[in-house]
Amino acid sequence: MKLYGEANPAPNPRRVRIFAAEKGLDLPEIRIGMRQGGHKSPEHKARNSLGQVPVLELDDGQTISESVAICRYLEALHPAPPMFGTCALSQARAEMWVRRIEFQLMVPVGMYWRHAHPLTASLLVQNRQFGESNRPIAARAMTWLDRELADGREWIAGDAYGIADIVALTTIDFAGFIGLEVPEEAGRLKAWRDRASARPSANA
Ligand SMILES: N[C@@H](CCC(=O)N[C@@H](CS)C(=O)NCC(=O)O)C(=O)O
Repeated sequence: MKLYGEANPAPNPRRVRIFAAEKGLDLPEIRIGMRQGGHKSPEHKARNSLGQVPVLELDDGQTISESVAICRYLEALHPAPPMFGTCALSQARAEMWVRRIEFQLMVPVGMYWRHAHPLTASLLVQNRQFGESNRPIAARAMTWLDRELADGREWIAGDAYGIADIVALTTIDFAGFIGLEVPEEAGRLKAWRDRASARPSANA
C-alpha cells in the first residue's frame, strides 16, 4: 500500500499523513510533483481521473481517491484508536463536522486559492473579484466554528480527537498559508488549533 501525495502546504495529502501518524501507521508516500504537473500526467490520471492527490494505491493496484475516503479505509483496517467515532451518535457527529468543514470552510478557502491567489494565476482564468469575495465568507465560517466551540468541548466533533479535527486543521493551516488567517477575536478556535498543532501528528 502506498500514498501518492504532495508536500505541505497541500492540505488533502496532509490529512492522510496526520491520520496515519495518529494510528501509528507507516505509509510510504510518493510526492507527485504538482509544480511540475505530475498530478495531471496520464499515469496519475489513470489512478485518479480528476488528476488530484491524495490517492491510495493498494498492493493489488486498486486505488482510492478522496482524503476522507482513504482515512475511512485505513480506519476499517486499523480501528484503534477510533477516529470516526465509536457509537451511532459520535459517528454521525464526525460525519456532520467533516461535511460542515468541507462545505462551509474548505469551499471558500479553495475558491479564494483558485481565483485570487497569485500562485494559481497561471493555472486558470481567474475571476479576482469572485476570489476576493470568498475572503469574508471564510472568515465568517471560522467565526462560526469559534462560536460552536463555546460549549467547552475539546475537539471539533466532541470530546475525542478525530477526523473532523484533521480536516479542520489542514484546512485552517492552508488558509493561513494563502493569507486567510483565523480572525483575531476567534480565541476558542485559536486555542483548539494550538491543541491540535501540539499533537506530534501535526508535523506530518
Ligand atoms: N476532495 C479531495 C480534494 C483533493 C484535492 O483538491 N487535492 C489537491 C491537492 S491538496 C489537488 O490535487 N489539486 C489539483 C487539482 O484539483 O487539479 C480530497 O479530499 O482528497
